[in-house]
Amino acid sequence: HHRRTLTLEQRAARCPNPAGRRLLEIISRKRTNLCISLDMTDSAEILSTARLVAPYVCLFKTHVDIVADFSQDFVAELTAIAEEHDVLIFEDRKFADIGNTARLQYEAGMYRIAEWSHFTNAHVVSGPGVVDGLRGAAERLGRGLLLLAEMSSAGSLVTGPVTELAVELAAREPALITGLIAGGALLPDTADVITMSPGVSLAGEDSPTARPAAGDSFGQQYVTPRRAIMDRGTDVVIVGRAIIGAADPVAAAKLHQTAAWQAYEQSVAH
Ligand code: S5P
Repeated sequence: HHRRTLTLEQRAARCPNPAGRRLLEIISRKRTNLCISLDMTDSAEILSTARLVAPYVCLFKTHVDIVADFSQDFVAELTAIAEEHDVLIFEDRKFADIGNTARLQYEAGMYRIAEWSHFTNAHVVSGPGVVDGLRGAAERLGRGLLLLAEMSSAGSLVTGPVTELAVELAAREPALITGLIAGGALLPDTADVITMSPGVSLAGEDSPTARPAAGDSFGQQYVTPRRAIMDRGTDVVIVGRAIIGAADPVAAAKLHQTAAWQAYEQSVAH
């Protein structure tokens, strides 16, 4: 099992990034390290699901470029739900271009992501300049950047030197790069870097009870919250279809919250 030396509450107190600190405080207060991935194309559907699952999650993850009827009113409503329920927002934009283009994509266009999203993420395949492109708005607005250090999909090339660069940049500057997207912790918890893992479901490939739904037909691969958190040391699990695609999303959110929080508590105790 992965060993934690600090609780998430202790890490909140020392977190050098304002969004990261708020997230760790929310996680400790609400006792949930579950991020819901709201991968739906209709804004009303996203908002109603967000309202239903908000009590059980610390983070709403969005893909605003799949929303058919996107508007700034949608953003305002999602923000209001988030504020009411003590949830932060993470636009999963996966910036991947040269720094200047990423800067424009982050700040401008019809989405204006920097204005409303507490976190966003970036690939480092184009080199460290992408971080410098996002830096200005992120620092001005107190946002957190997450770098993709590993991916959950089969055959991913986010490995080797790409992983190493993401880890190195986060370790060097946790005040800006507050986290990594990865299958598990790649730095000790004293590095002040939050790890978030997608590809998580209670019906993951290592599930002892559920009939394992190890993936989808597009290469996604799932593990259980227990494996991601206890065995691999991640901090936050990102769950989409196992909740939003369930017959009862609220029940599924509660089950994932409980499993993820128990796995975290056990990894602190051991
Ligand atoms: O490696 C990754 C990184 C991300 S951010 N694998 C992923 O699946 N994601 C995202 O997590 C993906 O874009 C999707 O929004 C979510 C997983 O959704 P699920 O329905 O498979 O749980």
